[in-house]
Amino acid sequence: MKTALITGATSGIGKATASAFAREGINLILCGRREERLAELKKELSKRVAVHTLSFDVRDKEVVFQKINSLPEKFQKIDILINNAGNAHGLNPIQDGNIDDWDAMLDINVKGLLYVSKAIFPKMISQGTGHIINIGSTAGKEVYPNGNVYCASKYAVDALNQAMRIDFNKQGIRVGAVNPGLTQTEFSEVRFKGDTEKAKSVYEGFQALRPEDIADIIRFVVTRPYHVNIADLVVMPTAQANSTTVNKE
Ligand code: NDP
Ligand code: 8X3
Repeated sequence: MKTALITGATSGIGKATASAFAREGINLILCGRREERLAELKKELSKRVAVHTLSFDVRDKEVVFQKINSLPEKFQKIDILINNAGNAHGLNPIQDGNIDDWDAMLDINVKGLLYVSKAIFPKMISQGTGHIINIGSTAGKEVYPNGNVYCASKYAVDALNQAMRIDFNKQGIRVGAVNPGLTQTEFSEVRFKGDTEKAKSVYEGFQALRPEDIADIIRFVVTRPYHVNIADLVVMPTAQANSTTVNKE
């Protein structure tokens, strides 16, 4: 049986991926800051697979290494890493950008992804196998108005995805990215700092992707035969053509 570590498992895409993996019989290490949510998810998914939870902020590099390096014996072999934790903070012209928001996006979406990955690399290298899925975004393929630093953070994920694939080429470790378009999760609530009305309006007038749609694709990616590596996937709702073209009623 395989084991997957999923960051950002308490909500949205990460949570749906945890459920999809449990249905696939993949054991789980679920990460996020909200412990109550992790506990609830563990209770639910333990009916199907072995589940361990790790609560940490991906920005705190010492804690990231300490938690991942002290996993119980049964969870020490990690076959799949889903680098999913991340969010947008704010949506403003760059000249009006909030520096704390910039720090949050770069520290979580880029540096946090690197810390978690770096903690897991030695395990995969010594195993001689592993599969890393980086959750990028359409925002990492095309900059949109006011997206500036969020887009930059996701362009960085795109670069790191390519870099990991090159640098692990001789190690037998698969690396690929899934880049979603508009997906209805808590993403916009976080971006708009709890303004639920504004968040809801992002997904009004068209059928956005559901987190389960992306989870199903991630499940497909990780269940391909070993010689097949899905390197980079862009997935949008049918109503979306690019970051600025959305067919709304
Ligand atoms: P959600 O807000 O629903 O989920 C974000 C997850 O990230 C939560 O589980 C949250 O857990 C975790 N997280 C956030 N900050 C931290 C932190 N500092 N330390 C640890 N965990 C953290 O959003 P989504 O599910 O939509 O987002 C998941 C990924 O998908 C992100 O990388 C996002 O950029 C990407 N994405 C989303 C799209 C969308 O339209 N929704 C489209 C394209 C990409 P907790 O708060 O418990 O720590
Ligand atoms: C999330 C997609 O377009 O809301 O990465 O930035 S978007």
